[in-house]
Amino acid sequence: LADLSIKNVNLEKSENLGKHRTEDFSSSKALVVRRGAPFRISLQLEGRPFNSKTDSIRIKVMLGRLYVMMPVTFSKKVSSSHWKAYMDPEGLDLMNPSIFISSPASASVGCYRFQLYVFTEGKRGRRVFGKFNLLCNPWCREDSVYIPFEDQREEYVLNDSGLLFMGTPMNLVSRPWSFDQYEPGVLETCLNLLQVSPQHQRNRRRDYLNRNKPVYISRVVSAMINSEDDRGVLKGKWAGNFKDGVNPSMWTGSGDILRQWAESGYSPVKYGQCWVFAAVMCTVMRVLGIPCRVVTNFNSAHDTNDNLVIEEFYSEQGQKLKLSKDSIWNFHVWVECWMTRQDLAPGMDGWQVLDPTPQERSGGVYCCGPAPVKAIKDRCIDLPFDVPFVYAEVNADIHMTVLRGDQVLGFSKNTEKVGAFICTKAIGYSRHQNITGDYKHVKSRSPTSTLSSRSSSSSGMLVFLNLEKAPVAGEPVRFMVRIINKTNAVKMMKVHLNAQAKEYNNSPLDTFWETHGAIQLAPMEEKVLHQQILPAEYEDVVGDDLVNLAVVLEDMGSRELVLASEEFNIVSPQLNIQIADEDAITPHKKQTATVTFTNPFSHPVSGVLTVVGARLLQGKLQMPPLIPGGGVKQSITFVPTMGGTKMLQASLSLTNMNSTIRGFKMITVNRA
Ligand SMILES: *[C@@H]1O[C@H](CO)[C@@H](O)[C@H](O)[C@H]1NC(C)=O
Ligand SMILES: *[C@@H]1O[C@H](CO)[C@@H](O)[C@H](O)[C@H]1NC(C)=O
Ligand SMILES: *[C@@H]1O[C@H](CO)[C@@H](O)[C@H](O)[C@H]1NC(C)=O
Ligand SMILES: *[C@H]1O[C@H](CO)[C@@H](O)[C@H](O)[C@H]1NC(C)=O
Repeated sequence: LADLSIKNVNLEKSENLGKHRTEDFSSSKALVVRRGAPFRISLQLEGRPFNSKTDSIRIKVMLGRLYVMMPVTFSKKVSSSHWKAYMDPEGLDLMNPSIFISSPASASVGCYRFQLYVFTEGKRGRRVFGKFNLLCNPWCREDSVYIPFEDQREEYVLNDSGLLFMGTPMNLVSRPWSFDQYEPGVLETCLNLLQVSPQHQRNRRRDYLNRNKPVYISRVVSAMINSEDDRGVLKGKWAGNFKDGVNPSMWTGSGDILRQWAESGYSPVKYGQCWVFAAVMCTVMRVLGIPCRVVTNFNSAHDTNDNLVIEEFYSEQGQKLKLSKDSIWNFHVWVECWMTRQDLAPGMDGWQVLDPTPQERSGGVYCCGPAPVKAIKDRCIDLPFDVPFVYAEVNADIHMTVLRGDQVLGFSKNTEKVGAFICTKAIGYSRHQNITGDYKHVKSRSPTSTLSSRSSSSSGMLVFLNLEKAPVAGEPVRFMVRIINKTNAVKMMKVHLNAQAKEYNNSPLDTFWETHGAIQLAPMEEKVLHQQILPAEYEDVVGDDLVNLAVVLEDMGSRELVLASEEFNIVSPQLNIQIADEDAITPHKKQTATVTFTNPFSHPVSGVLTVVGARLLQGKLQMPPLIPGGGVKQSITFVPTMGGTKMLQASLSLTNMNSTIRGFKMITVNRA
């Protein structure tokens, strides 16, 4: 009787990937499956058929040096808390038997190896090796990342593109981003990120054991996305030039960043800012199977002295001064991950804030979260992790002081500006979803409050600053200053108006536009000044920069000052992308996209047009110079390599302005 041995093991990749919702990872060499659900392998035996009376098979599953050894049984009953392996007794092919391997819903994620041993009449046969990557399973009720609706799983786990929101709430800018989970090598790099982490390097066994908990994994990833205390992915830079790396505004997706990090042997990629950190973290979490979304908080406070107050100082001419360490970023971007919080009292499950941008140390390293969004809303600031910090980011008050030297000339307070608007991408649509109400008990306010600001003085002067509409590139920025004398005397007042460009997280730069005048107001009189800033005056701040506009009113009698200020951005023009034959796009068939652009500026522009699309194409073209009002139409061919809804992005980096014009188009590639 020839002895029984295993000739070959078939990982049944296409069947397993389909069942585990990992089909888009088919370019990965290893099998990719989710915990808490069985996958099937089939054996090719040689020598003789399998005899269930005398033969048995055992499987050893290994994660690093941790392992579990289990017999292959004939019972289909699996357990959500233990590893199990079984053969289906029905329809068992004795030369090519199938084995189902089922992991617990609380298994650690990572790259596993397994070995098969055949025992025939007590003798152990040859071992055979295989590998699989095990991810979290948001489809499995017992998994701590279970999220109930299929459209949520498709968006927050499977979607490989999305939008990041920037600008101001009045003029929301949606930046397309390619998460690139399915690009070659990205899955492996995301798993290696866990291997490179200090937690793993310090104690492999403990790290592997902890990797069953999304709370632990997400905190490790939040620290590893920045490179402050470890060999993390991205180096942050917020000022100066980016010549020795990539300007954070120029990245279009996570794939290039993760690839560059892995190819350099895990040295930090230059450079990131908040939305880049957050978007790369979102990629890693989605790859690991933990539902994740990118969130923007507008007017995000960074309170350096824990008093929940942000202080701002202005000169009597309305120029913002750089005197305070506290800061307000016009927007700040973090992620939320979905998980249960078994480490906390009930009620804190669901979305958790994680912030990979290095701002403050938490437990000695630059990381932040997971902080339950519910804890932020209900001010449970004693809960882990980092709830007070995130609470201040969305709730601090602003104190504005007008100074002449050391003398305080005016003071006003704003309790509504910080965290005024918090949003993420809507499920299944290319638009935003307002999630402010998840973070705050929102008081109802007038809908115009984001377009105007008002201030009053103790002696009865009132000033309002109103933008007439959201500013658009190529059109004058029009605004009104309303001044009211609420008293019974004639008033002479000086009016100072000042516009400064600013980066989203910084104090304003030099004044680029100003005007000064004087007006007289009769008792109880109200005057409205109409003002405009012309395109030629603001063109240098179109795009990613913002404008800080301030009005200072000076009572020439009492010398008292009153200030109102408003920040806005000027919506840049968009690139338009059209696809020929939009409904008939199939993999491996050539398609044409047409990118069009009209120059809205008052001077000629030229630039480099870049078109990218994960699983579609990658290319760069030099654009000819365009006269004001002139347009260009550029055709591009591409060949999709897989089915699904994919994002085609175009960006035009203008060479004579510090500005990038963007556009995107979602393309549905029919699955073969
Ligand atoms: C991803 O988001 C885009 C834009 O909202 C949408 O068109 C697409 O269907 C989504 N893809 C998946 C897999 O849900
Ligand atoms: C966002 O949602 C909050 C809370 O529901 C609401 O008060 C606020 O007006 C909304 N903001 C916008 C700009 O829609
Ligand atoms: C672009 O930005 C750089 C650095 O901030 C500055 O030196 C340069 O003058 C700017 N160029 C234009 C055309 O605005
Ligand atoms: C406006 O007029 C009243 C009465 O004429 C005077 O008392 C008051 O000081 C004036 N305005 C302001 C801003 O104080």
